[in-house]
Amino acid sequence: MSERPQIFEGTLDATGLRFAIVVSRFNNFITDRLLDGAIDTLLRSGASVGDILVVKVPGAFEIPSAVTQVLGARSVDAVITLGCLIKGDTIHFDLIAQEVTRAIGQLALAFEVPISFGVLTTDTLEQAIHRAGAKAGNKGGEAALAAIEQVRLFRALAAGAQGQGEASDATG
Ligand code: INI
Repeated sequence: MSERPQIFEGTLDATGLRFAIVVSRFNNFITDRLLDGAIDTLLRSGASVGDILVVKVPGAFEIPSAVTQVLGARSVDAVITLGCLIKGDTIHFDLIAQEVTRAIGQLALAFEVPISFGVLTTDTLEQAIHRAGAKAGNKGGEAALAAIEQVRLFRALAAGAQGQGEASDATG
């Protein structure tokens, strides 16, 4: 018997998809690199530059409220959040990091539009540099890939639920 389970997995094809990138300016020498990584990944995956909206906010704390505004005002297929929190000597970092992570997670559950998480939370500047295109890849690009895949997965699941039978979203 060669029966197999039905497998749903999104493709990495961004053709025709519209994205919003909400990026904070605090530690902008890092977040600019995350933004470059995200845009580069979207374009390499088939997105058009005219379908990418970039929204800049002062700090990571402002990201969740801006995501809510964007989703209320614009028609986008996915939102990519980018920011950089670097641990200091105070508990400010911990409070903001926890709140931002929790709030973005809640938004991802509340909205049907995929929201990916590219907010760095690091102990040191060096770690942030490594995650913004040096030794540990570019987390902005990774967040862009996750957003694309989730859009395609959600579409495949919706098509499957309607009995259209395809387990992957090849049609857009
Ligand atoms: N915002 C960041 O994005 N990263 C940080 O490391 C940071 N630290 O450490 O303070 C930070 N603070 C600003 C915060 O996000 C808000 O913009 C500010 O509190 C105004 O609401």
